This record gives sequence, C-alpha cells and structure tokens, in this order.
Amino acid sequence: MALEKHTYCRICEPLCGMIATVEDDRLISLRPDKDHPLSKGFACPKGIAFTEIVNDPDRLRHPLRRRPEGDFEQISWDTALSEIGDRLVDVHRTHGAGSIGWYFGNPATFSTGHTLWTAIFMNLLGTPHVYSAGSQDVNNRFVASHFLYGNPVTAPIPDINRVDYLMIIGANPIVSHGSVMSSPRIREGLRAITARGGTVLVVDPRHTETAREFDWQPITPDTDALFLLSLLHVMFDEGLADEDRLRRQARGVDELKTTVAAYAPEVTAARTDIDPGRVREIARSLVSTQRAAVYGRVGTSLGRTGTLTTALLDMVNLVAGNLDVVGGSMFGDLGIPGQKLGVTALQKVSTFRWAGRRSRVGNLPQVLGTAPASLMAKEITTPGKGQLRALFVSAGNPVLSVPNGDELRSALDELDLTVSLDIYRNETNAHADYILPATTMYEREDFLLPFQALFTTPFKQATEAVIPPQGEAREEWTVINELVGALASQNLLIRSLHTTNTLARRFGRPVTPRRVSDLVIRLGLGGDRFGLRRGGLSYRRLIEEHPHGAVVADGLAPGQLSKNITFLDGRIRLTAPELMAEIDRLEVEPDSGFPLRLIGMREIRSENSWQHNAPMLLRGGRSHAARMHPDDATSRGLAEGDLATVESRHGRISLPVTITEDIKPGVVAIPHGWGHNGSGGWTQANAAAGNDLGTGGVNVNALISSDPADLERLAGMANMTGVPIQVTALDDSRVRAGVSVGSSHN
Ligand SMILES: Nc1nc2c(c(=O)[nH]1)N[C@H]1C(S)=C(S)[C@@H](COP(=O)(O)OP(=O)(O)OC[C@H]3O[C@@H](n4cnc5c(=O)[nH]c(N)nc54)[C@H](O)[C@@H]3O)O[C@H]1N2
Ligand SMILES: Nc1nc2c(c(=O)[nH]1)N[C@H]1C(S)=C(S)[C@@H](COP(=O)(O)OP(=O)(O)OC[C@H]3O[C@@H](n4cnc5c(=O)[nH]c(N)nc54)[C@H](O)[C@@H]3O)O[C@H]1N2
Ligand code: SF4
Ligand SMILES: [Mo]
Repeated sequence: MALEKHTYCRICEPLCGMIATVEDDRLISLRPDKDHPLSKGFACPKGIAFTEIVNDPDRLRHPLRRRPEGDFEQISWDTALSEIGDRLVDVHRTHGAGSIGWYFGNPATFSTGHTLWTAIFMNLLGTPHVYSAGSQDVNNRFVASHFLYGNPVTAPIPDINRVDYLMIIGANPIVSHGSVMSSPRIREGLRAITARGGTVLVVDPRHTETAREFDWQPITPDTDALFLLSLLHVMFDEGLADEDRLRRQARGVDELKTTVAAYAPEVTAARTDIDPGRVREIARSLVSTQRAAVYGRVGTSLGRTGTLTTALLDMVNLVAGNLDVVGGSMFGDLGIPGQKLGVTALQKVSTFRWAGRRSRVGNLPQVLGTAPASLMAKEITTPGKGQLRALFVSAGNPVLSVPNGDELRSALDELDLTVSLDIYRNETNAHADYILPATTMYEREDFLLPFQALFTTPFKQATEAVIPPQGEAREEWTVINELVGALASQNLLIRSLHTTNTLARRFGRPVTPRRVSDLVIRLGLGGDRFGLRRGGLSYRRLIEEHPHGAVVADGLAPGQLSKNITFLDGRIRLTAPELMAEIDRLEVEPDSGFPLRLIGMREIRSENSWQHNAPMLLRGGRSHAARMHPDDATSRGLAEGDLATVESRHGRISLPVTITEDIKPGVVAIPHGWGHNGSGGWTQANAAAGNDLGTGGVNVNALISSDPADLERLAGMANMTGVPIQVTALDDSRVRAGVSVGSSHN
C-alpha cells in the first residue's frame, strides 16, 4: 500500500519541503510539499530526480574491498569493519594518530550525525589531517567572522523578505538556490524586492540567470576586494557614513579610513572595469536606502583574497548602516541560552581555534579544526613525522572537487589505507581499499543543526527516515562509532569516548544525533525548554505536530550583534593586522601568456559532481563546455561548438566552447564537477556530455594550483576564480587521429 510521508530535501540549502510516496519500503516518487510554509510547493529538478538516485542500480548497496587485481569484491560489514579496524590500529601503532586523516565532502553538512560524529572523532583522535570541501567553499567566511567578531561560526545573511536594495556579488541564487542563507523560493523572494519598488543589482563577470532577471554590473574576476574598498572610500570620502554610530559599534574606524583613502573608484576602475560614477552611485544607494544589503558567496570566496573580500562585504554593510538592522544584513538567532559562552569556550581549544595548528606542508592555518584540502596530496607524499598514511573520505569526491585531482589520485594509491563512505562509486573511491555504502538522506531521520541560524525566515523542520536503508547501507555516525571502538585500545581520548558511548547504551540512553538535536531544539528558539515553555518544540513535537515544519519567528530579529561578538568590549574589529596584510596581495603582475580569466559556474541540473547519473537530469543531452565572449572566440578562430584547449600555468584541458554575449569579454566560465572517467560505477555520468574527445566532461580543477604558495593565506582557500588562462583552437588533425589531449580527459 502506498504511503505519503512528509520530509524535506537535503541536497542544497533551502531544504525544500517534500512529500515522499513510499510503497513496501520503496521510494516511489517525490513531489514538492504545497503546505510547507516556506517552499510552498516548490522543488527544483534535482530534488524531484532524487528518487532515481535512491533507486539507482549503480548505487552502492554492499561493502566492497579492493582485490589485488584492482577490481572490487563484495564483503560483509563484519569483515569490512574488522579488517579496517585492524589496519587502522596498525597505522596508529606504527605512525601515531597524526597519520590518520579524514576528508568530508559537501553532503556531510546535510546530515547532523555525519558532521558531528566526524568532528568529535577526529578532534579527540588529535590529528591535524581533517579536510573538507570548506577550503573550496566557505572557510574564508569563518575566518572573516573570526577576525571581525571573534566568533568564527556567525555569519550575517541578507534579510530577503524586507530588503529594498540588494547587491548580490559573486552568487547566482536562481541556479544555486542560495548559499550561506536558507531561503526557499529564492527567485520569488528576489522578484518581490523589485515588485515592491526595490532594486536587485548583480555584480558578476557573467550575465547569469540571476543577473538576467535584474540589474547587471559586470566586474573583472577577482577584483571584488578593490570594488568593495572603493565603496568604503566613497562612503567616508563623501561623508555618507554615520561615524559616531560606527565608532560605538567598531574599533579601527580611523585605520580603515586611512586604508581606503588610497582606493578611490577612479583608481580601482582600471582593474575592476567598473565606471567610477557607477561605484559612487552604488555607495550612495547602499547608504541612503533605508533597507539595503550586500550579499556575496562563492565568487567572492575563491579569489586570491577570499577572507579579506568577505570581511569587506561585512564592512560595507556596517559602514552603510545596514548591519544587524531590519532589511539589512542580519544575524540569525539560535536562541540558546549561553551560546556565546559556548563559542568563547571552544575558541580556547587549540584544535578548534583559528591557526591553533598550522599545516605541516605549507604552514597554513587550520579553520574550525580543518586544514586546506588542496594540501592532501602533498601531505600523503611528503615523508617525515606526521605524514598522512590512512585516509577516510566520506560524502566527497575530492579527485574532482579540489585543485589538481591528478596529483591527488596518484597520491591516494600510496596510502596504507583508504576508506570511502559514499552512496556511489566515484572518481575518488576508485582508489580506495574499502568502499562502504552509506544511506541517502531519505534513509535517515534528521534535523539539520548547521542551517538553523541561516534561515531568512526562522524555521525548524525534523523528519523521520522515509524508507529503511537500501541494501546494506548504514549511517555514517554508526560506522564512526565502530571506528571509535576499534581505536579505543590505542588512544586515551578515544577510549573515553568509547566508554561514554558504551555506558550510555547500557543505561538505555544511547548518544544519537536525534538526542543531540532534541536538546538543541528544546533549548533554542521556539523550544519547550524542557517544560518551561508551554507548547514549545521538541524533536517529537516537530515530527508529530509540525509535519510541514514550523516557522518560529516572523522575521530575523535586529540587535543580535552583541550576542555574536565575543570580544570583551563588544565591538567589531575592522582592522586585524592579518586582514590588513592581505591588502598587499591585491597588487598583481599581469601574466602575458595567459590573458583570459577563468571563472566557475553552477548548472541547474547538477549538484557538484554527483547528480550526473540521474536520467531525469540528463534529459535532452548535456554538454560540458567553456562559455566565452564572441570577441575572444573570433580572435582565436573559434566557432560555436569547436573544441578548444584551455591552459593555465598548472594544467591543460580540452573541451568544446559555447559562444555567448552573456559574459564579460576576457572571461571564460567552465562548470566544475565533470571529468567522469569511467573508473567509478556511474554508468550514466560516464556516458554523458559526449563530444569528439570522449564522454563524461573534463575536470576543470586540472587548471587549478594545489601549490601551498598559491592558496589564500588566511583560510587556505583554493584559488579557483580569476585564474589566468589561455584558450586556443584544438588542432583538428589531433582530434581526427583520436589523440586524447590534455592532462585530465581520461
Ligand atoms: N544547481 C546547483 N545548485 C547548487 C550547487 C550545484 O552544483 N548546482 N552547489 C551548491 C553548493 S556546494 C554551493 S557552495 C552553492 C554556491 O552558491 P552560489 O555561490 O550562488 O553559486 P555559484 O554558481 O558558484 O555562484 C558564483 C557566482 O560568482 C560569479 N563569479 C565568479 N568569479 C567571480 C568574481 O571574481 N567576482 C564576482 N563578483 N563574481 C564571480 C560566477 O559567475 C557565479 O555566477 O550552490 C549550491 N547549490
Ligand atoms: N572549480 C571549482 N571547484 C569547486 C567548486 C567551484 O565552484 N569551482 N565548488 C566547490 C564547492 S562549493 C564544493 S561544496 C565542493 C564539493 O566537493 P565534494 O563534496 O568533494 O564533491 P561532491 O561532488 O559534492 O561529492 C559528494 C559525494 O558524496 C556522495 N554522497 C551524496 N550523498 C551522500 C550521503 O548522504 N552520504 C555519503 N556518505 N555520501 C553521499 C556523492 O555520491 C558524491 O560522491 O566542490 C568544490 N569544487
Ligand atoms: S532547491 Fe532543489 S535540491 Fe535544493 S533543497 Fe530545494 S528541491 Fe532540494
Ligand atoms: Mo559548496
């Protein structure tokens, strides 16, 4: 009999409400939940196609072990866990805890158990080798918040529901559905701004899907910091800023003024290619519009100075009078008593604090206990104390998602032990010793802690698992409990964790993600405070009484700054020396052999590298192509669909070009997440995006440097945007001869 279950999508950040139709424990279909108070019947193609992923014949259903011949054989969980445990103990005994590492990818963030258990396990183990997708995504945000507020885990979000002038810089929410902001139906949210007479201005090198609906201001890639410095310059220079208020809120106002004095829009225009008059006009609008905000994301994170750029975004909001006020850039509130004390206490723990440790290779600071993923390959291949010998990869595909995948791929083969937890065989775990099958989101209950302070309308939803684990799939946190058991004999802190787990189980109160989440729900905004607040929320209540989720406040509350700043004087620090030192990096030498600039882009029917196996998302055929401007194409003799070679100082790939006016001349956009090379189990993905050179697309990150000297200094961010490249027509004769060109088309 078919059952309908309320749940929500956990692929990307709006967490849209879904209705799952389930028959005999099998997921039959997914459709958007009309009664969800925020997503109101919206879901994107990825969300709907997820039925195909849950039921994908290529999905991993059993543990696999690599055979000496190189292929994989099915083994039991018992065998897998006992062999992995033994080998892990061996590595620990011979090389110590500091030789064991973990990389967790983007989907880990969408599972509370997965994130928490990995963080606790690795922290107690005491290894610096913790890596995540964050150093290709958002770690600069945490570091900017660390310097500005003393609190790495706070981030202001635009008050979409009330803002009247929104500048979006380096984000494409109509395709990405919003990031570091959970705002279901974002397209509608943005349209409502213009409908109420407001403005949405998109500052982007590409005339994106978002820019096409609103106003577009093109910008030269990786010059956002200069543009933002100019906005600050104008605000001070023209006396627009309320300096008295500013001085009450922040320290370093005079230093900031002195610094930005050198960045008049007339000075930066040569680099940003933005008309100085336009910059002045934007600065004035940001100040004079009562409800205005600036919002930046991935495009402002992956340049050479991502931490500085993100800090400048907040400074522009602050100086314009738009930070922490209604309609501006606001802070979500967890509403948990003592949350600030908790963050302050965590800051004292060296394994959590910014730069509490630095990487062995490259001496880069850790961010929230993680090191830059770009360094993984060199940490594996560089001998000496602390060399990485055993690596777990969960919910990640770093061979495609981090710089220089070729280097990582061969490094993986040198490890003593590589274990992957995934729902698929991918380009990374093709090099693992063991691949363990994980549950998809619909096979686990969840309440997502990491997104609670990011909803533009404060909201809470919990879900039960809608189907049981498929095949022998298991949840990651339960596997981590097994690893904790295996290592208990070796490591004192791991032994205490194991003892705690065992005792809790014995007393019938096992530590589970649900218990932890329940605690947060009950203490937080709208929670029942364990009976102190009548009618308040608990995990059970959310499930039983709020199947579509619960809106817990009408809107974001202003006046949250003091709760978020951990500095004793309660003021923002504008000019931390580390941040100011980054300004020197804004000077760049022109790279004459590589006159074009590479940027990234996301596609509506992809999610990074892992949704190219769903037939629904491949309908009508997909191509993987470089977008370039007609002027750049013509001068290189390239016509629509021609094959071209794209080269940077670090690598070379070949793919077709798509010629479009919708990009700034001199800029080339290539989506990441392609380069499916047949080594995994992705039948559809491997066969997709075919052209004369092959199928599966190419890995754009072959063009990106993993050299520590090329990483952003404060957060170890990979430099994936604004990278100097050259594009040339691919020699026809080589295509006809079937020569595979480029380092990464394999
Ligand atoms: N459909 C879809 N949705 C997704 C994903 C996906 O793969 N597909 N991925 C999810 C993930 S993991 C994330 S982190 C979010 C990301 O969410 P967003 O940040 O909104 O997504 P992007 O498309 O990467 O947007 C970056 C924008 O920055 C522009 N850009 C590039 N370089 C520069 C620059 O130097 N300056 C400026 N001003 N702009 C620049 C690009 O042209 C692009 O439009 O999306 C999530 N949602
Ligand atoms: N050039 C360039 N590179 C980029 C970016 C860019 O904009 N440009 N963006 C970067 C960003 S923002 C991100 S977030 C990273 C993403 O980088 P990664 O997270 O390393 O890669 P994904 O492609 O998201 O791979 C996710 C893997 O998780 C698996 N998976 C899905 N759900 C689950 C689950 O519930 N449990 C488990 N165990 N596995 C699961 C999928 O099968 C897939 O193998 O890419 C980064 N790389
Ligand atoms: S936008 Fe699409 S993928 Fe993202 S949460 Fe909503 S339905 Fe899921
Ligand atoms: Mo991401």
